[in-house]
Amino acid sequence: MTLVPTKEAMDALLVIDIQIDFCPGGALEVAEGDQVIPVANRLMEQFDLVVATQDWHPGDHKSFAANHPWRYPGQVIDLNGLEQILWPIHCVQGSFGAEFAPGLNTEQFDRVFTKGTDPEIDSYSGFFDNGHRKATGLGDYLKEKGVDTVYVVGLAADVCVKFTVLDALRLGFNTYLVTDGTRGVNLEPDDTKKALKEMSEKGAILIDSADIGPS
Ligand code: VGL
Ligand code: ZN
Repeated sequence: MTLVPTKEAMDALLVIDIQIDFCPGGALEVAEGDQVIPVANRLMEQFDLVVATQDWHPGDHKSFAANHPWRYPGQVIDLNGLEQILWPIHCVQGSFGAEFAPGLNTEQFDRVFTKGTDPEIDSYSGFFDNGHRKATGLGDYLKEKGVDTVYVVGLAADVCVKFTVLDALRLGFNTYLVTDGTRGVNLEPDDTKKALKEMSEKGAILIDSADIGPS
């Protein structure tokens, strides 16, 4: 009989879109967005696998209000059959605002997955575009590494973090949302509250970073 070493189930930390444009002063600023940086840094030390996502749009991306004559941010349009909120120009590939936020320990990242690169479709989730038409590769990467549990931090709670968490659940990962490690855009004042409720109802476990011990 040969003994096959069993792959131990592994936890991964997903660091979602902690970029300059989503921090105070950025093009699509999230109030207190920079406050997730120390939380993310502290948690990274406790995980064997840290994977980041980076919102990474071409300049002609159709989620930008500026690419539609007479439209302005916050309006909703039909984009190739999907409802699309129009955003200010943000996270343009190679631009300053698309860089990871200063102070974020990016040297701890094992991999970075970019998203939102197709100008015709937006991608809030780190796993798929908004139509679930194409995968970013994150899901397969995590499965290859033997990950069965993910902890999620980053920006924004009511947009990319929410859709990443919902896709993680759909893909069968045990999914923890670190509440003090995220902040929301809040186009409507209650959006973050509603997002947390939806994630929780769909099976995510909401946890405070203080309750995550060294593994
Ligand atoms: C995001 C809006 C547009 C996010 C990205 O990272 O939450 N929000 N693009
Ligand atoms: Zn974006």
